[in-house]
Amino acid sequence: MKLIVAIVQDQDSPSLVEDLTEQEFRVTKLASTGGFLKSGNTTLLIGVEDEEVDRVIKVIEDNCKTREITTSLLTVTMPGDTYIPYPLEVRVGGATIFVLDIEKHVRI
Ligand code: 2BA
Ligand code: 2BA
Repeated sequence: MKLIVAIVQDQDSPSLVEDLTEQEFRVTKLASTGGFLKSGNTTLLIGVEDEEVDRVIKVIEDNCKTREITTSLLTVTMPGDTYIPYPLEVRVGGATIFVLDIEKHVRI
C-alpha cells in the first residue's frame, strides 16, 4: 500500500476531492500553509493499493492547474527600518505529490 501526499491549491481541492471520492478512493483533507507564500493550500492524504497510484495521480492532474500568482510578500528594507513591498511573480504548480510506502494499515 502507498500513501499519496498531495499539496494542491485551495481552488482545486473541492473538485479533486469530489472526483477521488466518486472513484471510491478514500481521502483525508488537511488545511496547510505554504512556507514560501505563507498562504493557505490544501494537503490531501490518499491511502491506496500500489496499482492505484497512477490512477490517483491522473485524477490530480485532471483537476489541478498551474497558476501565476503576483505577491507583494517580499519586502525591501530601506534605511530607518522602512519596508517597501516588492511585487513578485510566482508560478505555483498544480500539485506537489509525494508517494510513500506504507508499512502497516490498520482500520479499527
Ligand atoms: P472510514 O473508512 O473508517 O474512514 C474514516 C476517515 O478516515 C475518512 O473520513 C478519511 O478521512 C480517513 N481515511 C480512511 N481511509 C483512508 C485512506 N485510505 N486514505 C486517506 N484517508 C483515509 P471520510 O472520508 O469522511 O469517510 C467516512 C466514512 O465514509 C469512511 O469510514 C468510509 O466508511 C466511508 N467512505 C469514505 N470514502 C468513501 C468512498 N470513496 N466510497 C465509499 N465509502 C466511503
Ligand atoms: P509555497 O511554499 O507557498 O510555495 C509557492 C510557490 O513559490 C512554489 O510553487 C514555488 O514556485 C515558489 N517557491 C517556493 N519556495 C521557493 C523558494 N525557496 N525559492 C523560490 N521560489 C519558491 P510550488 O513549487 O508549486 O509549491 C506549491 C506548494 O507546495 C508550496 O507552497 C509548498 O506548500 C508545497 N511544496 C512544494 N514543494 C515542496 C517540498 N519539496 N516539500 C514540502 N512542501 C512543498
